[in-house]
Amino acid sequence: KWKGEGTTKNLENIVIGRCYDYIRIVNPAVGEKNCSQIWEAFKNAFINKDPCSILPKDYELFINLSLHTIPPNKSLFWENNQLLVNRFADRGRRYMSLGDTLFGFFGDFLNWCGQADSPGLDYESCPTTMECENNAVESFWRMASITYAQHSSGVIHVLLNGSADGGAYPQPGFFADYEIPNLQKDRISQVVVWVVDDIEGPDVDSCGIHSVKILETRLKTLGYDVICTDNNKSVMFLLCLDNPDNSKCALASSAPAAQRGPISSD
Ligand code: ENP
Repeated sequence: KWKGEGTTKNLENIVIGRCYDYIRIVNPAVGEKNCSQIWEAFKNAFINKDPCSILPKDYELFINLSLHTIPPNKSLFWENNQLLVNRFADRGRRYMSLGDTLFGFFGDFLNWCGQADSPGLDYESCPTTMECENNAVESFWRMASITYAQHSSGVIHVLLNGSADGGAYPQPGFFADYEIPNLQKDRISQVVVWVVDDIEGPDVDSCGIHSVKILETRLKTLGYDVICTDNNKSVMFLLCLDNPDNSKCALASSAPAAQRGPISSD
């Protein structure tokens, strides 16, 4: 009856398994967590309720049980480049995006909703945010975003897609609406904005123009030390892995050497 995809099959097994994977292997530094209790708190946020009346605060217990330290200088915010961010962050080894925290890892790539007057999950369909914004998944990510921003500290990074249709800094968007307002100004030393275009995509947005300028101005007005750079080299290397022959992927140091050809003896 809803327009969105239904609950991911085997949801309970997936999230409980993910939780143990996270605390035992991905990031044991979080310490002991009770994964079945975290699942119960997660489920109780939305089961037996009208699927359009789920609020971020319904996930409060879930968040309290799954919360852990986010190391300073490791936070990575993003918009419109989830798979790139997943690869770049490397499950928390390089950066810790929301999807690399226990609470974000729990829900990443999944879908879920319950139904009024029934303890069962709805595997057929779930409401989209267009149908109602107070749905189980949207409210989950709002709560997770707020928490993630509140616990981020040191130098924080934002990786934006300079080829995105609506601009690199979407408004409305999670970063604009739930993350920026919840950053703890006193604990943040700098905000580093990276705008990276898709290798074969258009150059829609860059530092200092369009939506990125709006973002830079907003952050500076809030009192943050902001720096913005286009096409960060490390991120470019990652993109170039799949597009080695693209002209944007010529390695600066080796290209001239290769063009010179073999060294002659005379
Ligand atoms: P999209 O629309 O590009 O990607 C949504 C996909 O990313 C979904 O598979 C979603 O899981 C997963 N995801 C991981 N983290 C988030 C998230 N944090 N979030 C919504 N979905 C997330 O992402 P958005 O909507 O632009 O969100 C990007 C935001 O995430 C940025 O603000 C970034 O800083 C933040 P699922 O369960 O829905 O399938 C917040 C909202 O971390």
